[in-house]
Amino acid sequence: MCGIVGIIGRGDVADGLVEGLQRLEYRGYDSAGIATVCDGRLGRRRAVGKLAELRRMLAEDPLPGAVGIGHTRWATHGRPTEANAHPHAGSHVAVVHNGIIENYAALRDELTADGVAFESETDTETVAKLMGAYLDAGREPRAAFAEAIGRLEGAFALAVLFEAEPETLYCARRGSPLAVGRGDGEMYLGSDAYALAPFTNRVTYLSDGDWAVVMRDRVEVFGPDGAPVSRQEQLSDASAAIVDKGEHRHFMAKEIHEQPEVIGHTLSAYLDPVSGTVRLPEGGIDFAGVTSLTISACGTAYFAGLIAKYWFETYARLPVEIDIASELRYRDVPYRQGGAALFVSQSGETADTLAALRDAKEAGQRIGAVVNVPESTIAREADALYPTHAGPEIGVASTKAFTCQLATLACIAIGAGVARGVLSPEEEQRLLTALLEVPRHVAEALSMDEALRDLAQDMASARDVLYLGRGVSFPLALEGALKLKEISYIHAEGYAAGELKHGPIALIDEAVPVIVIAPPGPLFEKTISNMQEVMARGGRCCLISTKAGLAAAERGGELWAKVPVPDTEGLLSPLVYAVPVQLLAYHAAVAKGTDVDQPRNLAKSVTVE
Ligand code: HGA
Repeated sequence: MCGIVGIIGRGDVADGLVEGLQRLEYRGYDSAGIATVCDGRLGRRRAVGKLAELRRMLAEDPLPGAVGIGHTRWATHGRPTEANAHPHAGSHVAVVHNGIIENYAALRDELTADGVAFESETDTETVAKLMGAYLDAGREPRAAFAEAIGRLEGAFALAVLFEAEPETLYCARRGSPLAVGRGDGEMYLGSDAYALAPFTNRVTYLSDGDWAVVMRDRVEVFGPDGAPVSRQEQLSDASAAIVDKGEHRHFMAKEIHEQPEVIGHTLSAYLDPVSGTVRLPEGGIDFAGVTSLTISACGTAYFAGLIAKYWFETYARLPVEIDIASELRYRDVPYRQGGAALFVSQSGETADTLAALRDAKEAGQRIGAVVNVPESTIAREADALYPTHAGPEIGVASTKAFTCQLATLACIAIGAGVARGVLSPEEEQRLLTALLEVPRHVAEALSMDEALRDLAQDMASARDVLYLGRGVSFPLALEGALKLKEISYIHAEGYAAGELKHGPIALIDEAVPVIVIAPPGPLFEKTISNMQEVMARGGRCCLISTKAGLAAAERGGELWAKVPVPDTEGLLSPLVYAVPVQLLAYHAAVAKGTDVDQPRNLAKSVTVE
């Protein structure tokens, strides 16, 4: 979260900074700001709210200057106010920051005791004030910068502009990502290559612990011990084109409707329809010899992992340990020797997932990354990369990235099953055929859009909604509830259908819609029994199943709503059942009039703990 940019330009850079920030708005959007040096003086503009507010401010009160830094914020320390917005200023220095300075309180006390006055509630201002104090004590900018970052604990990507060196940007990364872009007589800094894409595709990623001095014609990079290091420049594939909404009202709607196409792309990267076999990347994880598999992720990606656990267990007979990354990273996990670990993240920058990856790597696990951004930190630190091919996802609530994660994980699980001799060539072929039908089934499920809109309008007045499922539909129930919560702000919970009578059934009354996900298969009858327990207590049930499933369930009593879904091979059903679940959340949010693509308090990429 929080996006950082910096430009050493040839003319005024304010517009370029805002353009870079626009591309980073997925990382946070509660306030934004820029700072430049002009005529030897630092100037700042900061505005609360989306980037449009900063643009408006700059139109009224432009900020000249050919060198500058910018920031779009997702607050961790201090409310989204102008005073808390970045860049923060110390004496003759401006700072933008992504991350959390964990020892900020001690540093702030120390500086306050020395007479330094603070203007904000943020942890970041401590960095600016600390560097300012070192300058005031007579240090040169480079020494002030190096000494200050040496005192910081926690995670950070920093970009710093000193009044005394108006042609230079200082930057550092520990935990949070940062890239340097080289232009023609210009230099750029950005949280990712996507932010740099309008300016250059020549990108150098800083490694963790690096700091750098960026000048107009060169970059000097130093390792954590202060010794010079060299980091290779690479050509980035990030596209400079701004993704638009097409004919849709929201990015989320567009992304939901793109799913047949992008799932198809993803599958074609891993399946060979001619030979009827799964093709996993060369040099990837050798599943034949792996003793165990750990899967970890956060949010929606975690639910994709949870579904994949069922696949790896059934298709590959692999013992799977799965946990959310913010827990896994702090557990004392007794990793098995010869084990592998998969980390799933849309952005490939999720802070907790990255930390969990590093722990697993240190414990000798072979690491696979399932990410949508192949140049991301998680991708670069993994032993094997399994890209999802969802294309840029702009809506904060993940939809197509989720189903493409599922498509990728399904292929890996089937490939693992083949490698381990669990799946015969016939079974491989059968599953592959089922997977290749998924894009068509997803397209068919999308044709329910209007019916689901009507249903969602009814649901939008509910205070609470429950989602139920068993087996692979249980994680999808969790995902359905998460989707509804994040964009419509309706309280929702997902439960394993069999768990209901152990407590949550107490929540049931006529006002609580219950969405039941029950594809045909061995767990269908049991799920329907659980649904009838709800109906017997006055619960309003909406059943998502095949036409045959809906007809069979109808005999047990009158349903509030029925959502027919194409018949998809049992364990692979979440790839298709995800669609009605997403559309319900989307239309409920539209009915409630919330900000669908940029819901309150959230950001797309979570780069802080
Ligand atoms: N801690 C800083 C930066 C927050 C951040 O990186 N969020 O993702 C602040 O609260 O401003």
